[in-house]
Amino acid sequence: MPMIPLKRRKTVPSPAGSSNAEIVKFPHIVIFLFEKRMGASRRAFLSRLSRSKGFRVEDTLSQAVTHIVSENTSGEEVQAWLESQVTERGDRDTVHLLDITWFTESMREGCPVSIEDRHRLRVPEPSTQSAGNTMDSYACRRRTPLQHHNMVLTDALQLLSENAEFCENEGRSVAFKRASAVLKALQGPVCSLEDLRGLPCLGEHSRRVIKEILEDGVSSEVECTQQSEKYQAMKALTGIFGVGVKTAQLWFWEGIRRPADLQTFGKKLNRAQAAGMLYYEDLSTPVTRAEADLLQGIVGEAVGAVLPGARITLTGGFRRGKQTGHDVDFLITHPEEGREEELLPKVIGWLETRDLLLYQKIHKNSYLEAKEWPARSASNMDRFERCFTIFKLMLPRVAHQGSTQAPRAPEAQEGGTGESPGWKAVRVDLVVTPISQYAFALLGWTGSQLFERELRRWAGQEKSMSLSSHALFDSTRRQYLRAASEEEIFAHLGLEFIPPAERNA
Ligand code: 8GT
Ligand code: MN
Repeated sequence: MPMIPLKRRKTVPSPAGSSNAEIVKFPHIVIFLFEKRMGASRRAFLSRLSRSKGFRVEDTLSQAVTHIVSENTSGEEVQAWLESQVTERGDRDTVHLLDITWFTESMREGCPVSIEDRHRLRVPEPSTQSAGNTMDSYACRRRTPLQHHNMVLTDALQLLSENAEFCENEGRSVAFKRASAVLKALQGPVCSLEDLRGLPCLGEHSRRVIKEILEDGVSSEVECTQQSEKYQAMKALTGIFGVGVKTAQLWFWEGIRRPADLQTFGKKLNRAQAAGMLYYEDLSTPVTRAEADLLQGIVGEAVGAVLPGARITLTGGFRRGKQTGHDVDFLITHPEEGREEELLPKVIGWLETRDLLLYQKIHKNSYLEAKEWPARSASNMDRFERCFTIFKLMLPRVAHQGSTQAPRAPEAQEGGTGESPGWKAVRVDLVVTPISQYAFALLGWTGSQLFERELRRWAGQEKSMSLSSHALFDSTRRQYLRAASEEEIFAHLGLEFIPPAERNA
């Protein structure tokens, strides 16, 4: 189907020579060679050389670029050119401007060498710099509490981020998330544009939105977006369990605007989506901490019954101290390596026998690993198992009556039989990890999503390491680094430990 949106077609430029036929060994690093003064033929030669060594080199300055390398060019010149190129990027702080020495040393080593000051191009301090604000541009080097002072601004930026996601513009979506995370980490409310001086990750676009809100109380762009047919439809459609942005977009183009339209249009749904429709109301009601605790009791009992000694841990947003969530995430492990194998089907069986599951699907974990891991990925990787479930959570009568937000009558979901009032459908993710990977899984699954992203960016760009929810690989020493706790992983990464409650970026 010729349905690829224009924007995406543009981002597949691939002129001859940029093919990624070679294996990318260092996926976190994306090099762009600055052609001016280097010359086209030398640039082409260096591109081929580095690709043959497993580096990723882009021919155009895409959103993915992390390292800009130049030869015989001043930092000022590269900076000026960069500014003329990337007004929308909003994350200039996240690109390294480097001299050719970093490149040649990396080629010699066969892996990206750590960036030292002598490798960096000297760039003039931006005029907006102020002594008052010092904030690290990596969210994983900051403390971000749940409660902060700029909710109105961050809600606005997050809405724009979400909308960019709906348009499959990941770069822009991340830029807005980074901007929002910076405001979350501030000690007090932003009252004027002056307060933003010197802060990283605030692009022109984010500053414009903030300015508008400070002056008028609202941003017209945010209001427009929120009211737009596309945003509202995408929000409602992606709100269905089992429906991602791609599917929702296809449906939108076909004229579908809300979940109820699916039946009118005679859409065939897969099993997950069908369950998503059946329990739509419940699943779009936030899960409370009390419900998460109830589920912890149930999952704990199931796990203990099928494998004594196995442990479960509540992760995700609840571990960061959130009082509500869209789902509940549990990690399951056993202190003896290998005992966790085959555990998941048994746990699911135990739960199903007791009629506690409305939906379940077991997956081999494939989260980003396939794409992000170096080619030499270890074979123990695919032992990671995961199950998406929808629990039928029986609500205790007291909690039920006392709650201000009573669960919707289940008749609506069960074809009007009304036989079993007082339960709620809740999304639960069960993840089984061998104990040797437990610390990585815990760190990875605790989030927030941006915090994780920034950890991986830090690992890749600053340490030449590759971090996932399974392991940490040191590209320079060509070895996996072990860790038995989150603290040890932060230490390997040369980062100060940030406790879960302060990872709410
Ligand atoms: P919530 O309150 O809306 O549930 O928010 P959350 O708990 O922070 O987010 P989540 O979507 O439930 O995911 C929890 C964390 O797990 C995220 O930070 C995400 O980066 C991380 N994560 C992994 N692996 C996977 C995966 O395979 N899928 C998803 N969705 N998240 C994963 O480490
Ligand atoms: Mn969650």
